[in-house]
Amino acid sequence: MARHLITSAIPYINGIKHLGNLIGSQLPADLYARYQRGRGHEVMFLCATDEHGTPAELAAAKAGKPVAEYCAEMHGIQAEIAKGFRLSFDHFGRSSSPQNHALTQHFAGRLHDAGLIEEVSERQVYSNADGRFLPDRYIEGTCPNCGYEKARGDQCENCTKQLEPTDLINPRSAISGSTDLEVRETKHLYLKQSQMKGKLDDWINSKTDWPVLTTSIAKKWLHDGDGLQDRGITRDLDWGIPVKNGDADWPGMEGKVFYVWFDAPIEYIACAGEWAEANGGDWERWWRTDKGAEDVRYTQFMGKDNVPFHTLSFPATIMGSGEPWKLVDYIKSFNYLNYDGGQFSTSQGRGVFMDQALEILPADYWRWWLLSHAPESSDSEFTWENFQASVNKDLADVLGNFVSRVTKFCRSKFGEEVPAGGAYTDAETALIADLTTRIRAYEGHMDAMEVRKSANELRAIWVAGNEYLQAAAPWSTFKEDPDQAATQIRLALNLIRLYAVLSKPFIPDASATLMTAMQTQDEAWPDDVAAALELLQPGHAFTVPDVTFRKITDDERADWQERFSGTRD
Ligand code: B3M
Ligand code: ZN
Repeated sequence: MARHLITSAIPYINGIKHLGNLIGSQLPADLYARYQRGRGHEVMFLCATDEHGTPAELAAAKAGKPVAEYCAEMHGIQAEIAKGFRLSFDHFGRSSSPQNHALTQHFAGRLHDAGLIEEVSERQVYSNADGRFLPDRYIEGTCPNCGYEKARGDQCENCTKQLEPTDLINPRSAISGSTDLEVRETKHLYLKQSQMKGKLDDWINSKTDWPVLTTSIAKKWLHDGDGLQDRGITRDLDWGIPVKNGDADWPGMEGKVFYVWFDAPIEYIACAGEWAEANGGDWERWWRTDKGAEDVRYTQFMGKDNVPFHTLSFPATIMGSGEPWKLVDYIKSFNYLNYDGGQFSTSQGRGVFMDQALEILPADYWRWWLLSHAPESSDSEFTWENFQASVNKDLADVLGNFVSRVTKFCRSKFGEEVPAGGAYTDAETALIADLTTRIRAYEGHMDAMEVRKSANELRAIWVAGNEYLQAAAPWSTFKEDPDQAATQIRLALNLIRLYAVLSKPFIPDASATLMTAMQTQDEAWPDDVAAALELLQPGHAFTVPDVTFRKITDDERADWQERFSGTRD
């Protein structure tokens, strides 16, 4: 049994995420976690809300609530929606937890002791109209690297370059739009990432099996232009983790907090501490290589815009600490999902948001479409036509129809139990051989986190069953040879349980419905497909499930298209 530590990028607290966010990290991470559990491995799957920084402050102000109260409320809402999508986190933590405060301050202290922190007196943008220092992402302007006009002061969304606000051309306040900005003197801590360039470079170069999307972004920021820059890790804000050196005050840093991108990845570790507090258990055996984590395989999931922070900044924090923390083994990154001819946008409320999606259809419909169209090799696009077509075909016509035909036919001819029948003919033997090849391929794709290829293979596995049933035609066979029809149906009923097991990572609710209908809790993975198809023995009782998947009508599609064509609020 292997041990898998799996983290999804932690979503910002300010508001409900859209489907593009979901498929960019949390959903594929859940797919992988469920798959590894299904294979019998030990899994620790962690996610949290990213609660610091100006977005949280501003959203709270807009809601007219104290930040702490706003974050607690929004955390509850996001946790509820995550449950609705059946995201199977072992813990859904909060970056504002006491554990993260302590650990972030601890890391800063260690980095300071290692000579990797520099105190820099810097000039920072102050907005007279807003009466405050403007954090990086609340200054907008033109990207010096690519010319994109809505680049933010921390990063250009268009070319992913990490920026300093003073790099921007024609800067303005994103809060008020004011260009009445001035630069004031203030002291901040910098992490001397540049000193770790060699180490990071060697580390990235050793990751020859990583997706090109991940390594190309990392290498770009290691080598392009001036290479790896030192990063400011503190901010002049009220809300956040107070700057301390371990437990001790940090002279000159009073009233300042750590930068949200410094403490957010540390929450991956702190979250395990929160898990231990909530459930009991030893979190260090997942995170400390001196305490049992040397045999853990750690995989991170994220959108491409998060890659620089995970390939450079966070590893610099871990390596720089000089302590035996677990470094990530594999980073699976994603391109963007677009929405109906444009982009999903949180700020503009464009697209379908997670709460809205669940209001119109159950989680499995979304999970299937999103995962089978995951933006892996390039950006992909959500359209209502495509959504309707995929759901109706894959889920209703192929999988749902198979289940319904088999169970109803059996009930009417043999009753609600697995019929005995006799020996397999060539058709059954051929099906088992075909399924064996396909299931091994499915495992290969799932192990490699090739999400689309996995979905394609799973679909092919469903189709194989349907084609077998169509060719075997037990409803005709029954007239001349009821015993042979019984053999066919015995196999087909077992196939339903097999589908439930294989499909659970994609469509967990349907999987549960099928298991209940087959009246079994045996989720054993089909290492031996022939044996797996004999698991439900003659005489084993089952029930006919309600419709597993219904079709989306043209009217519904048109309604939703219309309803989600504008912007939210
Ligand atoms: N909250 C950005 C995002 O949600 C950020 C990720 C943090 S991962 C440590 O895309
Ligand atoms: Zn740019």
